[in-house]
This record gives sequence, C-alpha cells and structure tokens, in this order.
Amino acid sequence: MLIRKPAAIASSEITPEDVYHGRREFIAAGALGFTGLALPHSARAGLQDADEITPENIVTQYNNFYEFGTDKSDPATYAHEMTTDPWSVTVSGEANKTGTFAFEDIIKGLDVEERIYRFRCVEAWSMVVPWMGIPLSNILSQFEPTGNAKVVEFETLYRPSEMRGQQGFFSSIDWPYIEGLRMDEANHPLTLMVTGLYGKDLPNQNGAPWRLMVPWKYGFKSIKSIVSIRFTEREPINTWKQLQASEYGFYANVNPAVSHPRWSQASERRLPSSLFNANRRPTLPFNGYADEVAGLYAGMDLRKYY
Ligand SMILES: Nc1nc2c(c(=O)[nH]1)N[C@H]1C(S)=C(S)[C@@H](COP(=O)(O)O)O[C@H]1N2
Ligand SMILES: [Mo]
Repeated sequence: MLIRKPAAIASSEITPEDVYHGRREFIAAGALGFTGLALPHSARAGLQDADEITPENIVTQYNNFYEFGTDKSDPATYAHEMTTDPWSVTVSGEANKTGTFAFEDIIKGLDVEERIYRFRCVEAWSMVVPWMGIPLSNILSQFEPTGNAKVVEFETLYRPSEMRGQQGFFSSIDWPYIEGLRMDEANHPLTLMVTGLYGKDLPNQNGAPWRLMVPWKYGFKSIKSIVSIRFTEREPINTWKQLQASEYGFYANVNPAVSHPRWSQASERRLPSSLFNANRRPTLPFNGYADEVAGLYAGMDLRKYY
C-alpha cells in the first residue's frame, strides 16, 4: 500500500496516469501489509507481480452505480446529471455530535492519502486503483460515537430528478442504497473514505463527492455518494442483502472458498480483460488483505456470515 501525504499531491505535481504503470513494486509491498515498504526490493518483486494499475479510463467507464442504470456504461453517461456541490451529510444515532453538516466542513483539516488497493466486485471482475481518501476512522471520530454504537450505516443520495435509475417502477431496488459496517471494520486502518482517484477529484460515476472503499470486501459494500451516516446498535439490511439475501450478505468478505449460488468466486477477471485474454487469476482470501483483517472475524463461521 502506497501512502502519500497531502504535501506530495499538490495540484502542481499531479501524477499522470502513465506514471502509475511503473508502480508494481508499491502494490507488491501492499500485499505484505503495513511493513511491506521496509522490505528489500527483491522481496517485494516476487509478490503479486501481475498486479498492475488498471487504466484510468476503465475505472471511470466500467461502473456499477444502479442509481444511473444497470449497464456498466450508464454511470459514465448519466452521472454528470447529479449535483454534488453543495453537498450535505446528516449524522445521526449513537453519537454526541449529530446534525447536518456541509461535506467540506467534515473533511476540513483531514489528511488525504493515496492508497493503491485491489478492488473485487462480486460479479468476479477486479481492478487495481490508486484511490485518494481519508481513513474512515478519522472522519467518524469527530462525531464522538457513544459506547452503544456497534455499527455504522451509510445511505446514498436519493434524488430521482438527477438519478434516472431511481425513477419509475421498473427499478427493483428500494432506494436509497444502504450499506453498513461493524464499528471495528469501519475503524480498521485499511478502510478509506474515498474523495479522489488517479490524483484527481472523484468523478461522479465513481461516487462523488465521497464513497467508501473497503478493499477486503466485495465491491457492493463500497457505497457511493454518501449523504447519511448513522451510528446504531444493530446491522441494517443492506441493499443487496434486501434484494437477494441468499446471494448477498452483510459481511461480503471476499472469499474464494464460498461460491455465489450462481457462480464460483474462486477466480476473477482482472480488467482489462477480453475475449482473447480473459486475464483470469485466482481470487485471494479477503482479497489479499487477510494478514491485516482476518483477525476481525476470528471464531466466526464465514460460510454462515457471508
Ligand atoms: N450507491 C451505490 N453505491 C454502489 C453501487 C450502486 O449501485 N449504488 N454499486 C456497488 C458495486 S456492486 C460495485 S462493484 C462498486 C463499483 O464501484 P466503481 O464503479 O467505482 O468501480 O460500487 C458499489 N457502490
Ligand atoms: Mo459489484
């Protein structure tokens, strides 16, 4: 995992996408966890050697954001219709500081870091993305959650006038999109609230102005365009679980040993992939972050809590 402090990402020196292609060694270090960067280069090189940064145009044009339609190309086509400025966020539930806040006021003064994470969709494709964001724990702590807060719940914007996928009765989703994390998952240092990618602001189709990024979980946990943060005692029924509980659970930890009822999760297509080169590779437990996060689930039956 590569972490750059704000000083290193001043707009005057934004790194063009092609520079990222030479960065395999940093991703390899990520697979070793927080101490990876201290290891000799040769030790890093052998690890995850095939993890190259996914081209930016794929990350911004092949999306899941059902608020704008179900085709992978719909978000890039229609998400510009969403107004992201001004943007306010309501914080509620088990916390000392609740209310409605301007997005800028919440993130003001917090350090934005760059993290290159593998990202694995439940539909068995994956990408490697240089995300920019703020550790979620740094955002949540300012609201002073109480001891009763066991879970944090997030909601996406509901605004059918600007989100065409929310219009009409053809949509089977009960909007707004909802996700949640246990507090210890939310406060884990790998969990990021993303505000940008490839050194730029987050495009609308990727969840502007901010979206979650939980790299050891299937993509659907990483909820986009968040307008509500609620601290609760119990886990919510997240959107995909509500749609099909036999296929999608609350935990959604990447697990090659547990198949989706309709397909195997043992391998994935790393984008870009094509008819001629499927770019298939084995899926790793916890998406390759087991050393860092497996302890969160010690003693749990991960076949039951999928
Ligand atoms: N609000 C909202 N968040 C969402 C989704 C969505 O449809 N609506 N799709 C999820 C799914 S299934 C995936 S794989 C990722 C895709 O993120 P990306 O388009 O930035 O790659 O967003 C997740 N977050
Ligand atoms: Mo997904």
